[in-house]
Amino acid sequence: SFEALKSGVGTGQYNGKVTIGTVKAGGKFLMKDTARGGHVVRNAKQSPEDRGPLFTNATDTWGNGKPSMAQTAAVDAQYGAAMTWDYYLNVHKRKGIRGNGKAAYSIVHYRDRVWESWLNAQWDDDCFCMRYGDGLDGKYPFTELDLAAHEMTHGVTSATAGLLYSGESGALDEATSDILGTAVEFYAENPKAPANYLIGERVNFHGDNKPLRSMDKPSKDGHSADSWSRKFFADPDYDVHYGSGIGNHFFYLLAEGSGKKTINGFTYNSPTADGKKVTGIGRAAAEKIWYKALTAYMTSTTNYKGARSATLKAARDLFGTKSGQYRAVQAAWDGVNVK
Ligand code: ASN
Ligand code: ZN
Repeated sequence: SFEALKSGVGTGQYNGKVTIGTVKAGGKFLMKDTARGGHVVRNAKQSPEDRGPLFTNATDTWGNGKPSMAQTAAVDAQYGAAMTWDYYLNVHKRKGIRGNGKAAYSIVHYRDRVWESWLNAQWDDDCFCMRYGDGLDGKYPFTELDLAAHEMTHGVTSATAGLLYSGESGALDEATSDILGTAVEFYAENPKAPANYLIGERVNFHGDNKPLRSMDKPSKDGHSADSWSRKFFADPDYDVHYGSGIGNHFFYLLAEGSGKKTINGFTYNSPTADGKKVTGIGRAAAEKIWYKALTAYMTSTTNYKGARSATLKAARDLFGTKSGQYRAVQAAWDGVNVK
């Protein structure tokens, strides 16, 4: 049936009032982002697994900013997919997660019917979709922008480097999702969702309003590594979300530099493993280097030593070996003890 392109107004829980892609079909509105590959959102609250109904509405105004209204999480999911699409297209010339112009889809209120609440989100290559739980007490859906972009970046990684999800390569997979997820947050410049180097800072995961992870000093979460050591990866309690700290911290140092710095009103104090100062090259250059390393040089078994060489090759291609950017990549890896 004929679908007329519209542009709805949504009110998300995390992103405030935003424009979202919609169409008008059969006398009602459908949340579908035709301009970005046709991204849609399914509602797992009304039907189990991945076949819940799409979000439709009598008017083109969606959500009310509160988690009690089912549409609200869908607005944040649709917006997160749009910002991620725009970021990859406009910054890296990548058309969609797999680079083929096709959109993924999102499922919100996942496991609502099975569990009290699911405090997680996940990317699934098989359905080419992501699922979002409703979070703590069902009130903090995992649809925050950096988490949405984190999940979709897992799709980019598996379509490119294909990093294996364990050990050091798994840590690099996780770091890639945090790094480029954060890049999307900065790209969006949404005043209701100020960008920072914290991950999942608004989903209240632990009930204390602390973020899931911090890139400036990953050890702040009590688990993650600030720098590489053999024994960290030998720990039986090792998790790829802790090993990502090394890559996250590298990226922070590369983009922003070591020591104290205030960005969007938040003050960071990032240490280095060797006590030497690192001067940042800015986010834009650092993002280009990481993305090029991921898509041109990393493979399924790349470890941190390999990531150092992949990012140096990327910096060489982009800026040359005599550039300040190339030297900063060396200094930032030295700062997280990856030699
Ligand atoms: N939210 C998690 C992640 O994307 C899901 C998982 O454990 N893979 O990292
Ligand atoms: Zn992840």
